[in-house]
Amino acid sequence: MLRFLTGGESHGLALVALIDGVPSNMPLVKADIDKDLARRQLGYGRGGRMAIERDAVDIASGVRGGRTLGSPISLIITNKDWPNWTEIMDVETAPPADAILTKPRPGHADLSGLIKYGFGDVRDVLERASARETAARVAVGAVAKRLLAEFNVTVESAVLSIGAASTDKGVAVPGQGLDADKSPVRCLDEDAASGMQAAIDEAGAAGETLGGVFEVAAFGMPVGLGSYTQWDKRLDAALARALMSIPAIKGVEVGDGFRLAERLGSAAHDEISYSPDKGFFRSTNRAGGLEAGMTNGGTLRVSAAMKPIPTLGKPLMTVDVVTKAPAEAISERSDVCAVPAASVVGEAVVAIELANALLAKFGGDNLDETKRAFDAYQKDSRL
Ligand code: EPS
Repeated sequence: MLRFLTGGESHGLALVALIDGVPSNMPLVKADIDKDLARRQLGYGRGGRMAIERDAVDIASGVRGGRTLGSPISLIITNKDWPNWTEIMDVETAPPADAILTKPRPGHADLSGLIKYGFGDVRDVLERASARETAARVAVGAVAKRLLAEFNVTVESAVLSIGAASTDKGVAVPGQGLDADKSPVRCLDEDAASGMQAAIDEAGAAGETLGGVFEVAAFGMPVGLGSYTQWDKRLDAALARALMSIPAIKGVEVGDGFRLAERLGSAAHDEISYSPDKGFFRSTNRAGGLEAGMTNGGTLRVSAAMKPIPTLGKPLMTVDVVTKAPAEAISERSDVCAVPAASVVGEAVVAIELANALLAKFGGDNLDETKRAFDAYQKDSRL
């Protein structure tokens, strides 16, 4: 099984990730990871921080000569912004009194984090609650994607809406995710994309922020990853949890999701067909490639709704935790819209869950073992 943890404060020395369970002899180079780190930094509507960072990974363990060793893989992403924060973020010396933040932002972790961990400075919370953590998860996701690529599985994404501008054009065929990368908002519909950019301009000028919806698709999935036999083996549940763990995500759909609730049963499911060359297949994919917690061999489709980022240029009202007087919430440098970046994070968390489910089914300490089990199953599963 694939396990991982991340660490790191937004303005600390570095973000780190430790991954355990990647089989040995899997090709892995720094460029596999840096490519996705760069994609996460893009997107119309991002803030000043992205102009400072050039996220790149150092692989500190688990890889030798371009191949995994089967030992834990340690990843380090150094924060370029760190030298500007050495006084405020010093590991041993308390920050200067005028750097202490006491006006928690509605919608962020600030107030509940202060109460829960017994802090007096909102920065003690926001440094870890910051979506900067997602850079570490994108790095882990890139390792998971590298593993999936060995089994011809690709994970791609596109933005479906930002504010009121929307499209229903998701990633329909493999490779379309690369087209989304060419759009400043990672959207495959040009008209909708210009509407999204205009909405971001308008929101930014008004000191506002914007959320939206993105879709993640995985192509080439084998049948039967995940299981109906126990609640915690259901892959749809694992994917929902993973997507919900991205900061600011407030809703997740699998396939046609909430729209299925309005339909008659006959219009909600995907009829089963068979042909000698394709084997079993379905002409529709309302289920998003997942039935009863298992992949059914169709394209896996999940989407997630991101709320607007809670750091506003024109802040909402809050209460100063020291004086208890009404006050405007803190207004840190932030993004107007991070939905395009969130779609890249979505790919990563989905890839991690799929790689985990693949290893749970096929096992193997080295990649050849995993591949042998995969190939044998693929041959048998044609019935
Ligand atoms: C982010 C880095 C952060 C923010 C953003 C995501 O950098 P800074 O706080 O230095 O501007 O741009 O974080 C948030 C939106 C948030 O709510 O915390 C990143 O690397 O993605």
